[in-house]
Amino acid sequence: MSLAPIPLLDRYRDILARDDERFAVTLGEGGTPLIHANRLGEEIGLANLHLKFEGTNPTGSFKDRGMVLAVNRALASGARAVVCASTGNTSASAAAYAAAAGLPCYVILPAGKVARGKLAQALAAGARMIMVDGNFDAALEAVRRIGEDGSAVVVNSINPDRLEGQQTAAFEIVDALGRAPDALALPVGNAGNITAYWRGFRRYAADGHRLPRMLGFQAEGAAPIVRGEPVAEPETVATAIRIGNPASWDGAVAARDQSGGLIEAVSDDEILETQRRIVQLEGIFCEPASAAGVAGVRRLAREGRIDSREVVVCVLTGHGLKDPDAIQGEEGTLTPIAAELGAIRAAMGL
Ligand code: AN7
Repeated sequence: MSLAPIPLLDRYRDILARDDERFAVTLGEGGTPLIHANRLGEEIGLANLHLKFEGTNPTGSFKDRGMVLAVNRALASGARAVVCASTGNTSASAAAYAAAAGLPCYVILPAGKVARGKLAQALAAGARMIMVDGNFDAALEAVRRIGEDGSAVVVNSINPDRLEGQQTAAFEIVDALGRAPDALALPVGNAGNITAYWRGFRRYAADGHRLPRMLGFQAEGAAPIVRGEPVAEPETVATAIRIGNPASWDGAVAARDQSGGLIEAVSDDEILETQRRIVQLEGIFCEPASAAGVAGVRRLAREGRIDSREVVVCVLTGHGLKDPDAIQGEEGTLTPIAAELGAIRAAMGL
């Protein structure tokens, strides 16, 4: 008997694969934990709060679910290279899967606005890094053009294989709970993930499952869908979702409206405070953007807009280790003292 887990694309191949399609590349993506958050739920006032922790994917974010399909198909189609614009996680994922596929990878990034861990991942995997004086939206516009001449396959979520693969997170949640949740909350940046989840839940609904309300949350300084118009200069501490003109805008609005859900904004303070409460109460360290969904749910619960018994799943989209600079303010506790028992006991205050 083999103890190797079934690769994600094979587990859901009835839905995802074309006839006789073989997937050569896998890094063990998917199969992420759905954790019943008892302590956090108690603080927020929800008895059935669950966290889908996408930080356990091979490169530490949900991007791997779609990247594995996009890169496998790029490889099979004879691509010479892959290219993406990114706020960080897409580039880390593209770099890793391209490396495993033996394909060159080009990443176009907003200079000074990508978290350190994500930069390190793409650099380590040998991606060709192109930093631009501009934001993600400008970088994506350039990548669209590059894709048109066929010199490289675009692996941003404008590549439909990305969202196809990302649906698997919705499948896993329904498989784990035995039903769809009442509400699904997640951060919204380029709006691909909310679009993919909604598609995934609807696919499974064909098997008789109910559908969740989709609750999307943008950062206040980067909330084009909430405002109803693009934001020229998006700004937020949650650099992953620092996006002013989302590519999947229509998909996000459809998910919101068809599900009876909402897309609202949360402040940077709410994001950082919630990131801290998640790890202090549940031990799960996510990156700032990932906390936006929980921050939004926390506010909805406080305002009585979610019933305390509802089954709520919040997606924690990326790992906290990607963005160590987001944890500030505790540096004082890192000042060294003498390596002596007395001094250490005193410092412990026990
Ligand atoms: C941790 O990596 O857009 O709404 O270029 O990294 O599907 O864009 C990342 C987005 C949420 C938003 N959480 O998802 C990129 C990029 C994390 C993210 C989002 C991102 P979408």
